[in-house]
Amino acid sequence: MPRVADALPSPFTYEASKTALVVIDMQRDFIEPGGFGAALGNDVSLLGGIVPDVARLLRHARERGWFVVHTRESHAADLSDCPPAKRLRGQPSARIGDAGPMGRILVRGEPGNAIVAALAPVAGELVIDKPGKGAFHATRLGEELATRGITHLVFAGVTTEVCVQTSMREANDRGYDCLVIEDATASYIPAFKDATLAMIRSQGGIVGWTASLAQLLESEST
Ligand code: C5J
Repeated sequence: MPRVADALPSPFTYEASKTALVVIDMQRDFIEPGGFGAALGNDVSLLGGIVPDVARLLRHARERGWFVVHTRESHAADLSDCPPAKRLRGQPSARIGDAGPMGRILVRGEPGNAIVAALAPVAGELVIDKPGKGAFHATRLGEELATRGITHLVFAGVTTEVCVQTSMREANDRGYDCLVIEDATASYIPAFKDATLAMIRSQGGIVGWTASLAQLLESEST
């Protein structure tokens, strides 16, 4: 049965059997005090603050039988999937692959690369390790969604202006209808989050739709 969420710039219509929740990069290193993000001087409480809402959204998706995808920004231990142009940018003292406070920075299998415990994937959910900012670049996500007949993607996670927005733009170009849940995404720089949400829904929804978690839940309350 189609559902209609009150969203911007217009109502968002979707069906559970064709909808996936995509939770972007809710990794310990970005979110927890004492991780890589905090070591760079970021206020990680801005990101940690959305964990309860993402958990509520995850619970909802699981109850409704949506396909659930989690991503992690991560690289192979030998960094063979990390272009020098990516590695050499940023803080010289904390580059991808260097030892960080929770293990090697953005390297698969390191403690800081894990998804926070409150949002841990469960059996049957897809975990995508992505070497880029976008969830489709150099991953099997597109094939996994196509196999399941998914046409609509609901996005959550961090950071709004980097990996969430990049993934949503990639999805939009591939023909998915995309909705980002405003209170289930965050940035270390709140003005960037606000600007990204405004960009996404501008010009008639040039990249997709935005809605609050309450608006999404309301669309399924009957
Ligand atoms: C993400 C980043 N996940 N900001 N990464 O947004 O580098």
